[in-house]
Amino acid sequence: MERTFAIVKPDAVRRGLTGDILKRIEASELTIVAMRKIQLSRADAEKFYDVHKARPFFKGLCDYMTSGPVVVAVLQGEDAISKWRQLMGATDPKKADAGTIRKDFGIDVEQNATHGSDAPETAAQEIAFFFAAREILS
Ligand code: IDP
Ligand code: MG
Repeated sequence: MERTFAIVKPDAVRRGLTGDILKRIEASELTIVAMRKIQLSRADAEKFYDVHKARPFFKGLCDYMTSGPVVVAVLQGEDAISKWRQLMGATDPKKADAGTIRKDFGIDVEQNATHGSDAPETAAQEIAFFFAAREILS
């Protein structure tokens, strides 16, 4: 069993796509073991995306991620990290496979509907950034 961290990003929440995205998760082999709707502060966004702080898109990314509420969640299952990345599709919706969340719901390479952790270490860090252990179903 593995856990990964997911965000339904502001563009998707704003367009009423939270339910569609959660439906895809629930139809998969992944289980939602924690979930909350929140507004990220500037400090939250900058810390969460610290790995990208030298990138030209960093400021725009933080503007976007603080532009409205997001839904943060912990997903659990066998190979949860790669399964969730597969369900999401490539970062750029234009390059994402047919049937993926980003292909179907993403707007562009920035406003791409969802976030997913990329490795076990980042998944653990990202989960701990948003959830206390007691908030996660065992
Ligand atoms: P990922 O979300 O698929 O892991 P990352 O490279 O980690 O992709 O980038 C984090 C987020 O930053 C992306 O999901 C997207 O919202 C944004 N982003 C990535 N590349 C670009 C870009 O070239 N222009 C604008 N935003 C970008
Ligand atoms: Mg990433």
